[in-house]
Amino acid sequence: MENTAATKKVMLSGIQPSGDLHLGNYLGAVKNWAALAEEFDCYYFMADLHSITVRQNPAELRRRSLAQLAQYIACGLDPEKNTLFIQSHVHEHAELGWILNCYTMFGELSRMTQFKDKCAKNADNINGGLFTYPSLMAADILLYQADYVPVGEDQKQHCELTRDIATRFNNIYGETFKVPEPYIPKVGARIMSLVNPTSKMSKSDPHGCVFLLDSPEEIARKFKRAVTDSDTENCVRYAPAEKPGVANLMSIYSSVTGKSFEEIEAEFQGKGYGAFKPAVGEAVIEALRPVREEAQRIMADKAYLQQVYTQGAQKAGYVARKTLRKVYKRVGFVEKPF
Ligand code: ATP
Ligand code: LTN
Repeated sequence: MENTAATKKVMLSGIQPSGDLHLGNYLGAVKNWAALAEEFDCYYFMADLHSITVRQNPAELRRRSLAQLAQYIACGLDPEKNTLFIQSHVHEHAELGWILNCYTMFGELSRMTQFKDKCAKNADNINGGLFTYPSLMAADILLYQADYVPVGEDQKQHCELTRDIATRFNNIYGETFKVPEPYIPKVGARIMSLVNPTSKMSKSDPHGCVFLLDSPEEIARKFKRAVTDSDTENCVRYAPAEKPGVANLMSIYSSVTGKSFEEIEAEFQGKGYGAFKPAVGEAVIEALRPVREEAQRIMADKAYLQQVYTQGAQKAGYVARKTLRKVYKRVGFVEKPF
């Protein structure tokens, strides 16, 4: 049978525009998504509704949402083959989010580790949205009857809860939602911070983070300063437990050049970290150059961006409306006459 949109399995993911995209997001997520478009019906969105669970500067949020869309496209997500949209443009997310709140238990939400982490980091703003974030995430996924959700390790707990919510709803009202599965890509390393290689590269740690829009000079500087290990060996060897800094740089180098760890060890044999760190920087600069240049070109073309997110919201809205209509009927709301 031909693999058309109607028969393809649905893939969906989102990233919060609460910071600029970094090398971890690229190598661990967005770059891999581009290859899925032929096999799956793919939806990717800027999770702006989620991002305001932490206080955002409005102008910055607007800028980052559009910049993120430009970077999605520059990373290879073709808007003709993927549905790219801004979450708040499809109001069904907020509506289904509310409904699902009523099918999500206080105890379940209390157990979410991201909630506990974020409470610790934002002690002065522990708001209701932070707590009910997972039911909105469940709505994001279930609206599109997604089969797979490509996410990192940290989001697996939210995906599990989404499955529980979908199953609970289906058990009460009959088959309504597809029960999705997390999709952990075969390729895609977990990239660690350049200054603290035992914690993951994260936008909340800008010093250890290489942003996709960083200038080549900035990237070179960050790699020169990258923490290697305080062993006296000064030898490029893959030993993550002993030498996490070097192992991280090797993973990055391997991801951007396609070289294996053995090849990298051979290439830098007898050369030490002084030669290795700038070489990784150069490889990253070259890998990101086309992404940055293309993203900057797209960001300057506001009309094109608007066309992409309008078309995306229309396509997403069509699917979302269908699911929401079914849900409203199931829970017993009177049908809207207009
Ligand atoms: P935060 O700082 O708020 O935790 P983040 O920078 O870690 O954010 P997310 O928005 O949580 O980024 O992640 C978006 C996507 O990028 C997810 O699919 C996640 O698995 C992936 N990702 C994030 N950081 C890394 C990393 N260091 N290595 C590999 N993949 C990553
Ligand atoms: N919670 C995710 C972002 C996110 C998401 C989603 C991911 C919001 N809704 C739906 C996959 C599917 C995060 O913080 N990375």
